[in-house]
Amino acid sequence: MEKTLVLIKPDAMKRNLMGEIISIYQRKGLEITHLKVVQPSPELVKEHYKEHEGKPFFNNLVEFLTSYRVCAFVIEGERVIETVRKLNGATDPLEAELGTIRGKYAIHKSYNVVHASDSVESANREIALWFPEI
Ligand code: 3AN
Repeated sequence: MEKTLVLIKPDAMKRNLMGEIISIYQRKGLEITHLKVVQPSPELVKEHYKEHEGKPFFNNLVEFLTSYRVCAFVIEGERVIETVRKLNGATDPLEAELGTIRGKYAIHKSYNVVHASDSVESANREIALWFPEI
């Protein structure tokens, strides 16, 4: 069964959107198997986003993700990587379809409410980082 890692980022957590966003995945019929709320360390976030290291937005991204709590969870099911990314919408909320999570709740590329793994390899790597205990 395919797995994906989802993060509800600090912008959404500060706006108390956690329940609303989780319910979107649940109402779609997706199954959350592990879930936690944590304020991540810079080391964890740098490792998570290591493909973006050196890009102009990298330091801001790390600062943003470590600035407050995030909700991390694992969703398991058939083709969940693609399904969750469709529900999330495009990285830039202004380009995201209005029915998607980013289309509904975000306006800025750097503060775009959610993250989800983009491949099986990323999912395995990210789940091991955020849930070393499983
Ligand atoms: P996604 O989260 O849709 O997979 P990525 O992996 O390209 O997008 O980017 C990771 C995160 O880095 C994004 N969620 C966003 O917060 C930030 N980001 C990506 N591109 C930019 C950019 N051009 N300007 C500012 N922030 C960006």
